[in-house]
Amino acid sequence: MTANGSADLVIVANRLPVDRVIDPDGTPRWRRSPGGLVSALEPVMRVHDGAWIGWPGGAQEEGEEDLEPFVEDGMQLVPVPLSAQEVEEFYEGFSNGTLWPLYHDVVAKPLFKREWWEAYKRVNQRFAERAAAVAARGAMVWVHDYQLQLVPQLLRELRPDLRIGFFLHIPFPPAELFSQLPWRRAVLEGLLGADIVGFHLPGGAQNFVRLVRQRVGHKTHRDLVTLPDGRQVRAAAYPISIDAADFEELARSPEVTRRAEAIRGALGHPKRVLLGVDRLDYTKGIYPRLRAYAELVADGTFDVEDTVFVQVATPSRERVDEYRKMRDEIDMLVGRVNGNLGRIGHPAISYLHSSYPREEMAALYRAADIMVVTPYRDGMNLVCKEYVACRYDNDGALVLSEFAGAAHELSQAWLVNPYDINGMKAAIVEAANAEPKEVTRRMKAMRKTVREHDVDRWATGFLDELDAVRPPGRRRVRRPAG
Ligand code: GDG
Repeated sequence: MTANGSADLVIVANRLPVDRVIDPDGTPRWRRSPGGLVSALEPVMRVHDGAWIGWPGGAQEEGEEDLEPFVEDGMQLVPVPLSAQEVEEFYEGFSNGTLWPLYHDVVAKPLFKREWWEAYKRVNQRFAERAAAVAARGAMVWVHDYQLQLVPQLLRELRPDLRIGFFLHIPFPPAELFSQLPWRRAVLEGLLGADIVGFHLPGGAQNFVRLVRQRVGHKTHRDLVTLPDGRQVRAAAYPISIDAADFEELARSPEVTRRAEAIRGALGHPKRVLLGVDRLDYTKGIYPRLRAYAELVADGTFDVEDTVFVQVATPSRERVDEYRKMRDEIDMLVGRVNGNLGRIGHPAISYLHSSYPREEMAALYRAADIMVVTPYRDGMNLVCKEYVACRYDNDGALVLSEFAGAAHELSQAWLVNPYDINGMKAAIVEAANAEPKEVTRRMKAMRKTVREHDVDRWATGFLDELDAVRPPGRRRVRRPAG
């Protein structure tokens, strides 16, 4: 079991890969949360008797006992509890009120609060202690994302025998922005506890290495940092992806095919469906996208009788002020646009503030003619890759922000600058009027990329390199067959 230090592979992430659900008869149980990361890591976890350490969600009441480690779906899960105050200060505060906006080009103003930083350090220490207790001698520990940047160093202090990897799922900002952070040096040193620090893009890795040189003063050469004790840390790009085959299979299923037709039917069989799917987040550029579209309806380029924009905005971080404000702004924009431009049975924008099962997402991807993904800044953006995976007959256009990490791989999309409303309008019109042959040419090329670089390749690529970090006397970890 996990608690006695026998796991050869340990994943440390903010959340456990399961959600607490209550059955109709009132019995609580765990349900695996959907997501590429879990399915990519599951086979490796099985082979290694792996453990996953994370917050189970919710707040632990004072005096409440800690949840014990448990096995679910063949994975050993180790819950790390957070108190209500820690949820506020560590999760909503430092993670989502300081780091998230700072790392996304300061699209919103980051707040620097000393008590949030104290909570961040405390919770990172707790995660590191759990990982130290669970990992076998010489194990690989893979720490994920911006909430846990101090864990690599804290863990190395407790367990110098481990091989530690870190992957950042969001952009790593340039020195000019990162340097605003009052605790910049501590965060860099935290990350330097890892043997490999992974980013989506080479630019993120370069920003990191440059900052380490400037702010910590370590020697660097290309992607390598050399610490005073001779240990080396590598910073490199590992662009994440999706389980493309799985998405395509889902998209081809008779249920999803029927549902996609039903969606178009419910929309009144329009000639053209545009689609946006995002977590409701200010980085995703939902507002300028809908504004650009509204202008195209207002000037008569598109007619609500035969064209509709479906925008799914999945509820997210609803207790953080900045998110509430943005939700109100988008609600108002959609209300105004539909009030001014819609007709009975034909809204300009069909706006859904809700989350859906994966099957419904696949049906939406199938039902769309043009997918519009316009983040101001996005580490990667998986939604556009999912859309591409679902377009198995090589049709469907993609309009994509050049500031999404995915734009580096999906260069055949209609690339746009989300700050340039006129440019975005022009790209949407071009995509809408493109010859089918042109749409197919672009989609084919993007499908090849998404098929060949899937999430399994991402996870295996990272873990193979971490496995190769082998100071003398450490044993090698087995890889799963096939
Ligand atoms: C972060 C980085 C990076 C959304 N609504 C529903 C739903 N989703 C799924 C999508 C997609 C995922 O959530 C969103 O992933 P993204 O990559 O688009 O964006 P973030 O959530 O911001 O993710 C990002 C990613 O980490 C991975 O490293 O790409 O840049 O910001 O898979 O399908 N899924 C279901 N119902 C919904 O309503 N089932």
